[in-house]
Amino acid sequence: MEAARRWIPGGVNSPVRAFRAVGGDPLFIESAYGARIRDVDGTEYIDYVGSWGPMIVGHAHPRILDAVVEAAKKGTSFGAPTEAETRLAEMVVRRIPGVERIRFVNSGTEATMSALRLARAYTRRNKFIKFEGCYHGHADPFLVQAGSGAATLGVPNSPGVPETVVRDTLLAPYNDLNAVERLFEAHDDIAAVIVEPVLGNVGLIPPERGFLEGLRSLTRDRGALLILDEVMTGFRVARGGATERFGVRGDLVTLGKIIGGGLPVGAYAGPAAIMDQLAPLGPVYQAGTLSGNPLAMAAGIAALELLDAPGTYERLEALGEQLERGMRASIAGKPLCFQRIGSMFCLYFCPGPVRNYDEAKKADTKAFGKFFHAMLARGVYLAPSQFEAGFISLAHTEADIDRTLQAGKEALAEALGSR
Ligand code: KE4
Repeated sequence: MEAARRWIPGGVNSPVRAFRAVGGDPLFIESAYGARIRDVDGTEYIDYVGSWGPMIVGHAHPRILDAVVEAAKKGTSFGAPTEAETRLAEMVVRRIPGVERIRFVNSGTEATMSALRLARAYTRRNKFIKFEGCYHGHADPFLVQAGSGAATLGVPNSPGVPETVVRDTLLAPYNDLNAVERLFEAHDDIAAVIVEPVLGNVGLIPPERGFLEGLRSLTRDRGALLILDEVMTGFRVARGGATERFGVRGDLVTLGKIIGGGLPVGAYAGPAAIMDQLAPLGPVYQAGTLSGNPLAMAAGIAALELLDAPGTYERLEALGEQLERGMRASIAGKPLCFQRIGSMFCLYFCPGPVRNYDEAKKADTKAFGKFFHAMLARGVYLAPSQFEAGFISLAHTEADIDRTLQAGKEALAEALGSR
């Protein structure tokens, strides 16, 4: 850790990894395989971080490794079109209802910042609505009441973001359609509403019945675009992501994580009428040296092919159900709540239901920290923050879940004491 801190701020390349919210030093990971992660001391853990979502088929899947090695043998980057980009583009577009075109970038942050620029250009408006606690990456306009690492570190509004940039960022509580309606009454220059269709950056908050549908009709009525940020939910909560699971189509969809199979990929997608405004066809500029990188495309193609196996999402649902059943039994009568959508989950150290950021902030993060370390001591690696979701992969087994539940019972007793 000392050496890392000497060269890298906080010793990490992304703040949430630093264990600041739970105390102690982060694990340095040596390798990972399937549902297991191994630290540099050789200790193995059942992994529920899964690199924050991408590792849905498990770590170091042979099919993905083979695809990356084969691609690497032909060169690692050309800065020119390749057939692999076309292949992955077709695979992704065919999976998401309402999408006709896609542009690959290198991270979810690039995807959302580009989608916002495109929405502003298309509507010729500047304001946009985001929801408190939603995290759409670290581009300036989104760093207002952001979730994930920002919420974890208690600096939702980051220094360095000029007032002029965020004056067009409008905020509403998640699951609060009336607040969105009031913003549309007050402003006639709203370009877009961007939303995590499942809020996975302050733990795990499902959309309430009618919330996404309401955003869809409000934006349609007011000539604004609905941007579904599926960086986390894409190909996670259904084969066609939240778009398929909840039956609500965004005008633009942002993607990341799973579509790179663990390599750096982001993307934004939508109808040709909007996407063809992008250079070189249209005037809206966006570019990237490593966009569509051949290795990342190969990994993404292999990952999506693996997810096409029959029964994939039923399996993820069954494992999630097993974890939920056991956790609910363990927390019965305690001031905690367990929330889940598919293979994404969160154990909140506060009574539920947790419907928005304000309610999530009531969680006892100290008790969560104790629970986190008690689980780590029992070989279970959870996200090192109350404000993150956990992820189950296809590599997890029923035995892993049972072992996690047993550890959970003991860790709860430790974290809650006699409570
Ligand atoms: P990246 O720039 O980190 O690839 O993606 C940003 C992003 C955009 N939209 C959503 C819904 C996201 O969840 C994310 C990134 N998620 C966090 C985990 N909660 C990344 C973890 C980290 O910051 O290290």
